[in-house]
Amino acid sequence: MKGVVRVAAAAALTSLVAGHSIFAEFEVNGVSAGKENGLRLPTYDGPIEDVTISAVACNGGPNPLVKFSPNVIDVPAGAEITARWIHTLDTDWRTGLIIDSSHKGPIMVYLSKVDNAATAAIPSGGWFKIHEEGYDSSTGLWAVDRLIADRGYKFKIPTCVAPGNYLMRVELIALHAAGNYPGAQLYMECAQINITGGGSLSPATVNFPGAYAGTDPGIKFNLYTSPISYTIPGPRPVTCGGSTGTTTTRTTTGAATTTRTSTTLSTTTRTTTTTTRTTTAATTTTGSSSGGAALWGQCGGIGWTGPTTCASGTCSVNNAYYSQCIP
Ligand SMILES: *[C@@H]1O[C@H](CO)[C@@H](O)[C@H](O)[C@H]1NC(C)=O
Ligand SMILES: [Cu+2]
Repeated sequence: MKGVVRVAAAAALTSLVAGHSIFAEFEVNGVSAGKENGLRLPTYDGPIEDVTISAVACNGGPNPLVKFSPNVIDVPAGAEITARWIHTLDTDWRTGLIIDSSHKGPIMVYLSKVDNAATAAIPSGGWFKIHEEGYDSSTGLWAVDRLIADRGYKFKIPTCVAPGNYLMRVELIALHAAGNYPGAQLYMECAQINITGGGSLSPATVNFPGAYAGTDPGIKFNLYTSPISYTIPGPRPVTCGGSTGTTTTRTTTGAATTTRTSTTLSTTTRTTTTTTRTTTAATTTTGSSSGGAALWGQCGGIGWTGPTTCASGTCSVNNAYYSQCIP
């Protein structure tokens, strides 16, 4: 197979995509559950870019979920969670790369109630947001900037959430290539938790896929504008009896909670995407390194120094920053 070029043009630019990331560990009130414990993990650290596929709920798809923790982690309602993203599963969060600093964007947390978090199929429905942080114009910092600076990201489980098992979807969106859709990079994994104590919250819910559309201003967004005004995608976080505190900072309050019927939209979008890929994949070149990238692996993009050919599949340009081996 041939590889995608663009590398020549890209070489003049700085590296922007050396760091994908995985949410691979969390703490409950300062105590780690253990690396990879209580999580459903891929080993590949790539993003989800198509917001219409089922993998937008808890990852999978192009980044197959292959590591399933058998454990459910107890989390008291009201607890402070610290989420640790790491560049790859081999990274030490204390010393290693968290995520490339180019990957600026919001962080959000959702829950969906399940009978048994260790064994439940990933639900498409029942999701409600408990936390969000976008861009703070007073500090000039994105949620991801704070994650990188703090080597972890803290948020609270609302005190009124009903007790029981949940999948906890912790999501970071990198906007460095989000000027076109697909382009935003969604990095999420789901934790298996058992909320204890709590209240009787019965929130409105959204679906994944469904909660986001490629046309959302928080998904298709030009990061390189000034001043920045960013609308966090999805519904607003739940509140407990009017005492909020779950929303950190953001400059723009987003559109109201929406339940989308995404069938028509997703069909259109996917057709468009396929067309684009077919077109751009024709730009190929010679000469590149050994064996090539695996199916679904990265094979090009600005700053990419890995293989530019595919051992399996065809190298296709998703956007300037990311080419991928597709079947
Ligand atoms: C969840 O926590 C409750 C309260 O401690 C406990 O009774 C229950 O067995 C736990 N369930 C699971 C699945 O861990
Ligand atoms: Cu990346």
